[in-house]
Amino acid sequence: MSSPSVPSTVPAVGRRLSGWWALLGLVVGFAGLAISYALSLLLSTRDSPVQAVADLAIRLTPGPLVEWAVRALGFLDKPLLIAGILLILAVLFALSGVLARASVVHGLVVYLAIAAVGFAALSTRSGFGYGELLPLAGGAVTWCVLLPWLSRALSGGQPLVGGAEGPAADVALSRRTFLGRASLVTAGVVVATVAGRWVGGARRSVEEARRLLRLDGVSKPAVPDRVRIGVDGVSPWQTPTDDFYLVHANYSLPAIEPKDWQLRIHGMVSQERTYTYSDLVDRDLTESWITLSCVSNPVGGDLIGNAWWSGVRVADLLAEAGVLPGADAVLQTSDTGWTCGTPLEAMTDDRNAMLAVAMNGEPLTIEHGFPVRTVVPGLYGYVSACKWVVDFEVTRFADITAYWTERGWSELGPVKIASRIDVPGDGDTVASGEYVAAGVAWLQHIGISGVEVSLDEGQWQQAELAGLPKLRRKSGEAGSPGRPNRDTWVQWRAALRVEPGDHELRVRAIDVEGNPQTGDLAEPAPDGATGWHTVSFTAE
Ligand SMILES: Nc1nc2c(c(=O)[nH]1)N[C@H]1C(S)=C(S)[C@@H](COP(=O)(O)O)O[C@H]1N2
Ligand SMILES: [Mo]
Repeated sequence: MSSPSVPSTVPAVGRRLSGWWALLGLVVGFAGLAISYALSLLLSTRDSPVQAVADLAIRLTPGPLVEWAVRALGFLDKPLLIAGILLILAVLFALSGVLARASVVHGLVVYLAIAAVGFAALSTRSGFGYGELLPLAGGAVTWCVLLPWLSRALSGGQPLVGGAEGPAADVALSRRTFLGRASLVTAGVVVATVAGRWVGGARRSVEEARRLLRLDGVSKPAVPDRVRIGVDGVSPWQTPTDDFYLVHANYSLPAIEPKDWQLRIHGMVSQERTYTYSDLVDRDLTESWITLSCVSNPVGGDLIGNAWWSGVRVADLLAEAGVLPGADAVLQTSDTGWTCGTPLEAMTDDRNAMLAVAMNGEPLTIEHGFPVRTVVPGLYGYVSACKWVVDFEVTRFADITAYWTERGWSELGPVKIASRIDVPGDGDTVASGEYVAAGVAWLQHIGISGVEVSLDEGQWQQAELAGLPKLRRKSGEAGSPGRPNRDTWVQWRAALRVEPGDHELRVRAIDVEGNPQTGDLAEPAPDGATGWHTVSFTAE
């Protein structure tokens, strides 16, 4: 497979041949880049690997140098940086092609070293998810496949140089084979790039449609003062949309323009209904603070967020369709094909189960379900919070399965009572003496009545709770009058005396009947984790 090295007696031929091998390296290299670029567009990852490397370069460049560049060029333009990176890559690709002439393995080493830089760039970014590695992996696989394949063509399984007639004819033949294969690769690359851009373009037009939306019924309230406990380091009561956790069982995000969106309500109803996006937003919108959490959240984990949601009450739409007796579930289906089964009761009782069109006063982001997703207070997301929702089938639990129940998770997913210590962080060092710990606690739609902490397995001590938002209630809207809105998490704080040394702090919430949260440890599967969050810290 590999060819003998060039005899020094034929330097001219050797140089000419090197040109062919450099070309081979370039074709292989750019094919891999194009595949990774197309994949990143198809999968809607944040950036292609090359863009991530540009980010890394910016991060690694000392601040003063960046400032200098900005001043000298008038801008620090990413396209310019990317052009520079592509140039360096081109040189490396050509080099690896030349190396591949002696041995394909030598060439591959260079490609894999480049992939390693891409990996470093991607994996060190904040908010990194493994899905972002797929484009890089696609590019690396492309290199690993194409380099041997094209090398075999160019070396033709024959010695590459020689004055004799035979080998020279072979060289011509192998070049033809090589050019044939290289053209094929180039054509494939063009197709992949066009497909990627086409999908990427669909996403861009959805972003544009989203940006132009004006939703009259959507408000953007300030965070009420009373809900803040006033300790630095505690998670913000309102989670900014960009920091709101993301969970979805698909890598590529659907691109749905509002004008193309529809929700079909069918099944056990007296009249099948279809709603368009404008049907929804032209109605009176309901709005409330709702904390959404994930069943996969481990004890002390951060798969939970609190936002201001605006949407249409599901109960109203189901009433219009007329639910038939005997139904107990709504099978929700997303545009991605993901499904969840939600208790009909939670969709129709006085809680604000809604088809949300906005989050924190802005149209939903694509990641969080644009244009429409469901939010049901009190239930874990996996049984209720369908993003990109397009279909409601009113049905019976006995007749359905859904995405996660098919994978062993429970059919019903009411949120479990839980609490978390945000301050101190695990492993923190704090000043000894008076110390104020703080965190959050939740049991959506039921509420908690207290939080307690215990230092070094000592007596449980009551923490102080922040207030809850006041309910603004229109007639006929959620909740019985006078009852506080318990659909959100609650911040707490506890003043402690800490002696110098190592400590352990644990927390538990108390439910509305006065029962403390259990200390029994349970894994998230199949219906939510239990146990007390415990952090270790040192006082000095
Ligand atoms: N279409 C779709 N909707 C989905 C999911 C999904 O995988 N696909 N995951 C669910 C889960 S498990 C949770 S916890 C919430 C998370 O919503 P978020 O990503 O907006 O925080 O969405 C739910 N809705
Ligand atoms: Mo979840």
